[in-house]
Amino acid sequence: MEEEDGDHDFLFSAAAQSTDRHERVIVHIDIDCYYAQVEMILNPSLRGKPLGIKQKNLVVTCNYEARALGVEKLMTIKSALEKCPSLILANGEDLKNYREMSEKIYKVLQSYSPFVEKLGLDENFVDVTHKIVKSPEVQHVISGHTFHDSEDICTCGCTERLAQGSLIAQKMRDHLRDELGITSCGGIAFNKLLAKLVGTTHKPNQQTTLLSTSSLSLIKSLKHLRNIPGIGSAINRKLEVLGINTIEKLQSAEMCKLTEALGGKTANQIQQLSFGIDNSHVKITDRPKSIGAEDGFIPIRSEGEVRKKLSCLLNRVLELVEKDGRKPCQLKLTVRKLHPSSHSVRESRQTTIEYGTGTGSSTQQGPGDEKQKMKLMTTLMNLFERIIDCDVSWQVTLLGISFSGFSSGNSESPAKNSINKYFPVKKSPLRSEEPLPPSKRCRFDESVLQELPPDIRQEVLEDMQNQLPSPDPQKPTDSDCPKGVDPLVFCELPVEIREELLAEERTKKQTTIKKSNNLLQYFRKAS
Ligand code: TTP
Ligand code: MG
Repeated sequence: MEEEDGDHDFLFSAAAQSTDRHERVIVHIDIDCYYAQVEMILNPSLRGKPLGIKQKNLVVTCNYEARALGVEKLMTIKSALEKCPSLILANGEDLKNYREMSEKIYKVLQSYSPFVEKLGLDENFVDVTHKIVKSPEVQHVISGHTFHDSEDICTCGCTERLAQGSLIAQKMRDHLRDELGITSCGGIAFNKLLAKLVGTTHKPNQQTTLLSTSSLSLIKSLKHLRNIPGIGSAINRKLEVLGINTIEKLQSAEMCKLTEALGGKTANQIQQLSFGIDNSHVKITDRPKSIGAEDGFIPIRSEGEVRKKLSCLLNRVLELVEKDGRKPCQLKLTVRKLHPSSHSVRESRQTTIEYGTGTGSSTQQGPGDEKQKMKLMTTLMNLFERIIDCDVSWQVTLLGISFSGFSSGNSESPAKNSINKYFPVKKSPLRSEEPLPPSKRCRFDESVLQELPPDIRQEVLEDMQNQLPSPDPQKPTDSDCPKGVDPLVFCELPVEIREELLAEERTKKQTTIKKSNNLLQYFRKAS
């Protein structure tokens, strides 16, 4: 068996070299005991003491002092307290502070590379390939640990590239610590999978670089298939049915059997992962398409209670929308109804809104903001009545509010009485005289893109295109957009408003409109 495994390694390390070249340098950053660190930053008196973060009856994470005393992530509170009676528990059900810190971390990382992909709240992949100096005068020394248990050294130049990557990773982590007071682990490798895996080999507050010739031994050091990111419980169950429960068995599994159980794409993907092959790109994380929150509770039966819950929820969501800075034009309400047979059904309704009728931030106390909130509450209650027939008895166990249809708003104060304040147009610094088609628009410094080798540039552009929603046949192109209106804003408008604008445009061509408050003028770019 030993010998067979050895042959196997040889075959597939050759395969790995040819299919997953080592040209890229990917850094994976994972924040140490994330929720616990945020709590300790907010309340420094917790530092040095065992701290657990609870959600319902679980300790979702704990600091390293608690880990040293036997507490583990996802333990029940009961077991955690049995292990460590001095454990301090902080409530981690409100994610607000964790989200805020996550945004700050993302911004710091973006100052090193535009190619940053967020994974959950505390992990990010950063592609720093374009930062690597080709043929440096001096060879760099790897910063932090090196994962290398092979006698072979790859000659393609990846060791030097990874060494440079490790120095960039060190700078990023120092920056996070100095600016935000947060510590993290770093993994540096030539693909995303391996960067994530190698980063966990030295924890906390350390970093590790994987040399390409050791990628198979890193994969083989994993104890369970579930440790491979991408193999979740559903896939794992199907593999177990096939008798595949180790990395080696997955590597040697017959493709036709895997395909039968999982479909061709997944089968191929996970077998590649089992060899450490991952050709996926770092996908630039876009801003969310919707911002919302949901709240589940024991059944409520009166409109008064619904109003109270919605009001709290709305305050929370408005705060997030204000922080985001863009202006939504859709509001959706989700309700979970409890049926007499005691099964639940979720239903949603949405409507177009005019957001921003207030005088400023909704989080500020001002008459305008209260007015806006009242209007939104009326809209929400109308949506509620479209879902629930209030004349017959009902029970509701969840309410959710979500804003979407964002326009690229900014905080510049728009002209008084102009509808531009509802959909302000931000002049993108990336705009050239000849705008790129929407699918190719970049949200980062184009000069970085220009610096990339042509083939990588093309791949990145294609990847960005793939991240965009598939073209909506109803969505207009730039050329459909009425003259003088920002195409970005126009594309995001609901169909009815677009049609109204286009109708006005047509009418305008036929006759001079003297009316000053027509809809079209609101969307004209401020000159
Ligand atoms: P992790 O990165 O898995 O854990 P961590 O950052 O707390 O600890 P480590 O030092 O090992 O990286 O998860 C990030 C946060 O996500 C964690 O702080 C709490 C939260 N979380 C959940 O809400 N549910 C879960 O099941 C897990 C594992 C984490
Ligand atoms: Mg973490």
